[in-house]
Amino acid sequence: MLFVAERKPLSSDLMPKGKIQRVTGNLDARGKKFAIVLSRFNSFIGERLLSAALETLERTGANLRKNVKVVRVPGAFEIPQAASRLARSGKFEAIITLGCIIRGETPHFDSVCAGCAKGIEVASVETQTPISFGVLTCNTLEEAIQRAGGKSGNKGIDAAMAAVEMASLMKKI
Ligand code: INI
Repeated sequence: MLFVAERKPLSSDLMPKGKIQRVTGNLDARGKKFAIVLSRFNSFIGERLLSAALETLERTGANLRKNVKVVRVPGAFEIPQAASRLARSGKFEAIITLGCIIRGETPHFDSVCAGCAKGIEVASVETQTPISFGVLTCNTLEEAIQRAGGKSGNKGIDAAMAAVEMASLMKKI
């Protein structure tokens, strides 16, 4: 039997009594330490993501010279290894990963995307250190350009913002 929930507003006697604990992170990067792992492959795109991420960290209050480390790796497949090592060091409140994987003629793209995304996820969960995912996975160079400062914004900003927010949230929960 199909059960369809009625879409009625909650009556006041169904509303939870008392104050609900709401926990959210903030966008205050002051005094916090971050590492950025950047893939050199498709560096023309990667460097644009990096500039945007650094600018975002600075705008949210991070001290770039003192508290931000940038680590470059050969390709996106190597990002999880470096991110995991940095997370395990315990020296950083959050890690930002940046890179660009563009589909080619062979299924290699799928392996690099899967290894990179899964590796970052596992490293983050296992180390309990936020590792944001700013690795573009695109069908064409054009798609990448649009996401690295073009019509679709700059994913370096999103990755840096997520890292700052999660760094704050993880201190609260
Ligand atoms: N690495 C990338 O970061 N982006 C790509 O588009 C890419 N392609 O297309 O192959 C890529 N491959 C290299 C890979 O990440 C490893 O560095 C390599 O396989 C060595 O382990």
